[in-house]
Amino acid sequence: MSNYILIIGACGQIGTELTLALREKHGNDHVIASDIREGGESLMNSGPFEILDATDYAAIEDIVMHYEISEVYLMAAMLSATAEKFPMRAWNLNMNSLFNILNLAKEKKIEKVFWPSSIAVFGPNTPKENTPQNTIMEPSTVYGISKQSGERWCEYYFNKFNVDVRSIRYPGLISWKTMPGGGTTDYAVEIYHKALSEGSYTCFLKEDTALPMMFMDDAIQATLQIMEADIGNVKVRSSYNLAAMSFTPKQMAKSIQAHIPTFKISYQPDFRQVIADSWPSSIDDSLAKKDWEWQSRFDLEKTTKEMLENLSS
Ligand code: AKB
Repeated sequence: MSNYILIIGACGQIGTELTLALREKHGNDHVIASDIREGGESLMNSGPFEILDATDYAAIEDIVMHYEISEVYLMAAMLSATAEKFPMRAWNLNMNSLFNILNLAKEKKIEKVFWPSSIAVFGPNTPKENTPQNTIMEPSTVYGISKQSGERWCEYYFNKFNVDVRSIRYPGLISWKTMPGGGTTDYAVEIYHKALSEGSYTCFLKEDTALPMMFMDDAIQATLQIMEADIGNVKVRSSYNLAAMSFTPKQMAKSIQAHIPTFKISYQPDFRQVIADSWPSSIDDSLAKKDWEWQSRFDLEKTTKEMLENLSS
């Protein structure tokens, strides 16, 4: 088999940075970016790009055959806040795209799959603090239900058909290179942009809503690490808990005020508060640490410094 990589959903928040990181590692021509729409310049100009609908099995198969793809990263998904508005569209995209890739792997047309899960797999009855890998999971959002179902299908395809599918439950992700879209944790990126452009931010979550978060460099590092791990070390075949930091909007505002003392925050909780209230406050990721030596590098202070420095330069 060749070592060509396909990223589906390459223009999104994670997809963009993941594509650039994989191109740096494997060479630009070995990493095929694809999405339903074109993306930013750095992505479009650095290597091959294909317009691709993640729900179209035949179109994906064509690209897989054409480029002799061996590894697929399926990053296309509808996130939590948008999925509440369009439940059927979210289910269709989030589930059918996954089946397309799992079935290609089952038919031995590709060798390895990465599929992202989320802290959204947990629900209001899950223990909130230091949420364990295995615990009550009763997601109460459309997005969470699709991710929880996806996890079960990944494990099933691994057990039944030997499909090498690997997955991480991402927390909220913070990046200065790309904006998130349609998530409940998006405030943690918007706040930096507004702090710099307007000196104030109105947060759609309450001041004391603690959520698990991660700087994008850590998320990309974890993704590369789990995909490079020896097959025998990837023992969880649903999805791994992953953690770096947990904080509230109030704590985040304080960390920004350490750099911009005049920054002001106000709170106007909306429908996303209910989603956030159903998710854990912090995550126990000891299995990822044990199985493939995961270790985060960015805490809130370091993240704030990186975000403000890069967004203002
Ligand atoms: C969202 O807020 O929907 C995502 C997630 C936590 O998966 N960022």
